Amino acid sequence: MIVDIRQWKHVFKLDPDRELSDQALDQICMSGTDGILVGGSTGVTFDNTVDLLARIRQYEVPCVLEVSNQEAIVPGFDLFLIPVVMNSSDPKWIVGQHHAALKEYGAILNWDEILAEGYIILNEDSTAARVTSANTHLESKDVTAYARMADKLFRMPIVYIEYSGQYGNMELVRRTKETLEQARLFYGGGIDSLDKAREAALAADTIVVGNIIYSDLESALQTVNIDRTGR
Ligand code: 1GP
Repeated sequence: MIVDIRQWKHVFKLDPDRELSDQALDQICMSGTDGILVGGSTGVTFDNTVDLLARIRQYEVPCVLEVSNQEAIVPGFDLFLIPVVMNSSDPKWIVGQHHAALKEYGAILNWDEILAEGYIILNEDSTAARVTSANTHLESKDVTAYARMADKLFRMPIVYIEYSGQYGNMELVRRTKETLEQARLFYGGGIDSLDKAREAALAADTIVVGNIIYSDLESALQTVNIDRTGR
């Protein structure tokens, strides 16, 4: 399946390390979302990723893997997103893991299926920030500089503002989107209602809804009902 992320306004992010009933998965996959992103910060393995892929593949919804570690690279997804944590203080999360993976698989990869994501992690209490040693104390100008670096210097197709577990500063998200020329701005973090989904969808190009799926499925399903016009 050819997946065009430029068409994405809304995606659900499913964590292979968390339980989700078949009924809940059915509702998520049939919700009308533009895609399912599979990924997580901890506990993601080859086995739990294969399991989740097989379950999602019963549906037509595009299914994309956000690769978080080399062991969990599972073939068969529509697309593979590779996070590069722009504000990590540990090179492992910027080029280190990528280098190790390319040493192993570099010659056999299908580059048409692989996209880089320039992550900017802003919630200091999130697992993602802790795991990647992200420097989250950033001013607006710092965020803009990272976004431009990803968009213009490295030509990454996605800039991802990540507040995982916390609803972020939408003014900052909106301003960041305005600085981008070719990259798409993904926003994720704390979207737990249709109101927040609408606000975030106005500020970003694509919104990512994660945690609320596991605590309040009905509210998660509501977030799909955003306005789908515009870029
Ligand atoms: C997490 O950006 C996603 O990687 C979504 O965030 O889990 O807070 O919805 P939430």
